[in-house]
Amino acid sequence: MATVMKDIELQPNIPTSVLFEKHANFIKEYSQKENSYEYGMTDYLRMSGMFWGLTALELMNTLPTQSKDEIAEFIKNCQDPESGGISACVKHDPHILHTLSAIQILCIYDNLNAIDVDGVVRYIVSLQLSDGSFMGDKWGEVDTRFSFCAVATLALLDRLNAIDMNQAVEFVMSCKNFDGGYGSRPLSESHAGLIYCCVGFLSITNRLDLVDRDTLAWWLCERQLPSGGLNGRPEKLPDVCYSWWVLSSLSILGRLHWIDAEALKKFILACQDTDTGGFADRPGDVADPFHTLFGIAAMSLLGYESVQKVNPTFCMPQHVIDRLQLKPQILTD
Ligand code: GRG
Repeated sequence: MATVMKDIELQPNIPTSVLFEKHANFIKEYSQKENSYEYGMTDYLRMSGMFWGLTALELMNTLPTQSKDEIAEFIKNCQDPESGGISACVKHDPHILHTLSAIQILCIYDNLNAIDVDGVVRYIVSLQLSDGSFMGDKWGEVDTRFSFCAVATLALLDRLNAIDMNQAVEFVMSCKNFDGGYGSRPLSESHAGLIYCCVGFLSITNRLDLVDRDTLAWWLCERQLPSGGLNGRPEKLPDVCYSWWVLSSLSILGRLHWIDAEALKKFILACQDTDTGGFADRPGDVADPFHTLFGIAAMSLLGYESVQKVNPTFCMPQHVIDRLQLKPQILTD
């Protein structure tokens, strides 16, 4: 039976450039809506939300509305003194994802001294299980996203030797599939978001020799649809965030040139909201900071002028990764 490819049709009047000023205002206004219903309902995402917004601003060479000290104070108040982990928001439970986001933000502003770094390392170590995998928090969910969060956090703190690395690599490799991709756990379907996590993990741990390079790059290229946009797995609609998860992975694999860059740029530009600023998942949908970061970061990987260079492994400005003297592995021919 023939399958119908799901896709969208791009409308005419697509912006021909990145609307920097509108996006910067969109992000800044979002961070000032503290009393709105929408803001209150997204408390559980706050720390990662701050990472998306602040990184987007930095990539656009724009200063945030909050000072470096105000940002550090918020993060400090989110660190649990007992476990050492960092939560999304004050009085929430710590989680490995928000711990990574907090460390990424502090690294961008060169302010790691503001928190208990040893506490963070203790927290990450406490989440590793005997099969090498990582839990997201004390409640026990296991996923390759958390393997990425663990090594990315420790690499940024220069403490990679704190965990059992051989076991950690073994777990990630047990999530590899016949198509060269990776899923969230062993035997789970390949998914571009999880592929970024696993390829990023192997880039940080210097084990890209384990990747099925061309099979995986081919699968990633197959994510591009006639609209130019990318989906996360077969039979799904394109979404601007996959411009990041797919392109960053291809970039680490040294296969960025396998994608139709011009078609993708057009799709990304079409996802901009020309009224409010910000990027939406697809043209015409409501914009948000998550899709705004990944739209801008993908444009950076595509070499778009006036966006700062982004590091494909850490999704952070390259100048920060250089300052920290980190050299995540990248494959080149
Ligand atoms: C530092 C950039 C950065 C990230 C931290 C958390 C994390 C590491 C990465 C998240 C990767 C990701 C997007 C995973 C995908 C999760 C998932 C299974 C989404 C559901 O996707 P589908 O295919 O739905 O069900 P859509 O609508 O996307 O097609």
